[in-house]
Amino acid sequence: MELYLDLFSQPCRSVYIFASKNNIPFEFKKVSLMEGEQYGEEFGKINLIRKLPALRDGDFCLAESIAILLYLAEKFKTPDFWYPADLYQRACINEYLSWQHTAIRLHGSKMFWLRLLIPKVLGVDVPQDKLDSALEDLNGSLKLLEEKFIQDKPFIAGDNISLADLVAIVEVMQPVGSGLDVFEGRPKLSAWRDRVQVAIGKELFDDAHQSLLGAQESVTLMDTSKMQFLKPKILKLFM
Ligand SMILES: N[C@@H](CCC(=O)N[C@@H](CS)C(=O)NCC(=O)O)C(=O)O
Repeated sequence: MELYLDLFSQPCRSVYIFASKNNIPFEFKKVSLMEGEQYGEEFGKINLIRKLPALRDGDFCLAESIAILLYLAEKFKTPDFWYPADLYQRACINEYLSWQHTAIRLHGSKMFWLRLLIPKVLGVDVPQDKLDSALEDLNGSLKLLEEKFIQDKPFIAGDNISLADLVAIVEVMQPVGSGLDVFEGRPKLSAWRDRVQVAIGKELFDDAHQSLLGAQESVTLMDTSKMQFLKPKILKLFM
């Protein structure tokens, strides 16, 4: 089985951590997002949506991280706590997985682009009012993550880690990669992060986040001329 990944990407990290933690054998096929390899001919045969992560299992190709996580959980019969059979626990996980795309994922990812990638590609700092507004959105999503989804439980679905926590932690870490410490002044979120790290295993967690946490340095060193393919996307999405 092949997994097409770039660990700069949050959904790639969730798939990578899940497969690794559950000893699911896979070949790591690196597709460099910063070099635009997702637009190449070879990757188009795997995923016409041209986004990561993607999976190829024999003749079967699958896109979308949530679909991939569920496929792996079902195919490899991973421990129940990841996606419990219990109706209510599963419903809570589904609720989180449905919510996160246009909330924490969107807002955490936007901070990463505004603080790191856009200044690099366009050669200008993003106006402060845009940063302030993006931070307000991110703070709103983090508040909901704490108050609605984590509440006073150890994990989103209760006493054990599940796919919801895994999908959440990789998104919460994305702005951290741009130098924004979202855990500062948030003891509940920090304690949850610590529990998730322990459940995943610190070594695997650090391995999955190594390139993200080195992003401030590595992005500075990237060749801007090779990143110009990102410009139309930036102008369309953020400006
Ligand atoms: N809903 C998709 C989102 C995938 C996605 O947006 N991937 C980004 C990286 S985080 C990507 O591949 N972007 C490449 C591009 O837009 O060119 C999932 O959960 O897998």
